[in-house]
Amino acid sequence: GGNSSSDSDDSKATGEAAEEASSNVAAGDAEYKIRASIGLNSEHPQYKGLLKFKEIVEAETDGAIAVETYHSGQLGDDRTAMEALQLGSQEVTVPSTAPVANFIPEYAVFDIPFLFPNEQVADAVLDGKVGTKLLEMLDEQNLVGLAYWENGFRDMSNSKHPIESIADFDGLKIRTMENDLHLAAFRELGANPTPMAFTELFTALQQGTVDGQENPLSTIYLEGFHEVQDYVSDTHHIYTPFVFLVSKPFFDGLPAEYQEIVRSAAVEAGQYQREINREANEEYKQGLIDEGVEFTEMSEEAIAEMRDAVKPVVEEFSEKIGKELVDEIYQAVEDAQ
Ligand code: TF8
Repeated sequence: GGNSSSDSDDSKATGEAAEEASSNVAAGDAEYKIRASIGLNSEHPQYKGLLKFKEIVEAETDGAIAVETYHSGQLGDDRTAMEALQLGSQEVTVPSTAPVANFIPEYAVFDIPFLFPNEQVADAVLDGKVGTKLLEMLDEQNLVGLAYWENGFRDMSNSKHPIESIADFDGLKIRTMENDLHLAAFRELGANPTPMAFTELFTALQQGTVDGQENPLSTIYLEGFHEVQDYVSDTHHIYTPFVFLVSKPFFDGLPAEYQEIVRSAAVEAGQYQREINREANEEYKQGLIDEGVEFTEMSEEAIAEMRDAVKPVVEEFSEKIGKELVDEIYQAVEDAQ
């Protein structure tokens, strides 16, 4: 992550690590232990959601299940953590849905640009029939999907120049998540995209290996990307969910009552995480501006231009995802408005 170098931060981090170590010590005398990791740092709502999950599970099982929480990709990036769950060497992780598409192609449906018009529609679709159907597909990957949390609407950041219209993407070296639809979409916009794990991103931006990236404002601000990026545009081009994953062998091995506690804790922590992720958006935007970032508000025309440009990519990937599922999610979006 992009923690600033001031020593107060270092002492805070040390204090945090000590606190974390002590809370993880409790795991010693529990019946079951959950090693839960996320990719963003301890400031991010993704981690605050994980702490809420820990609090609920340990309280409801009276300590019979102990949850160890790890942030900043300490146990690996999204894909590595998912593979650890499949192997049973870790129990929980909450990645973006984008890398899941490497395991289950249907998951790329969430990467269709401009699919969700706002968070309320996203919640309705994800928590409804279509979202549930996609969670059930995880079983074949030795994973159990319990809930969707919120990464959010993705915005552009870069170190070269303001992005005000599609022409400004020309030749920009943009890091994308490891997801073929994202790569194809940014090529179509005229950029020069590179897939990369999140854990390598800050360094790549710092060294100029890539000019820019795209993530919700919460990530851009809390990961300190303003230290290495000068321009942000509120393109909101894709809404990325997080998906709460549990290792299937572990989950199946829990007594039914504990399975229900873990499931409802993932859902409840997710509602909390969505809320705190949204309420701070204005604060993150103002924080970036205060840190000297030039913030561009995209015009309707510029957004319309982007939507048109990526249409061929949506057509191409609708085949790969499955026409039926694509039609179903578009219908679900319409029904939720
Ligand atoms: C990305 C994603 C990540 C999250 C997090 C690492 O850009 O948005 O921020 O998946 O779990 O890689």
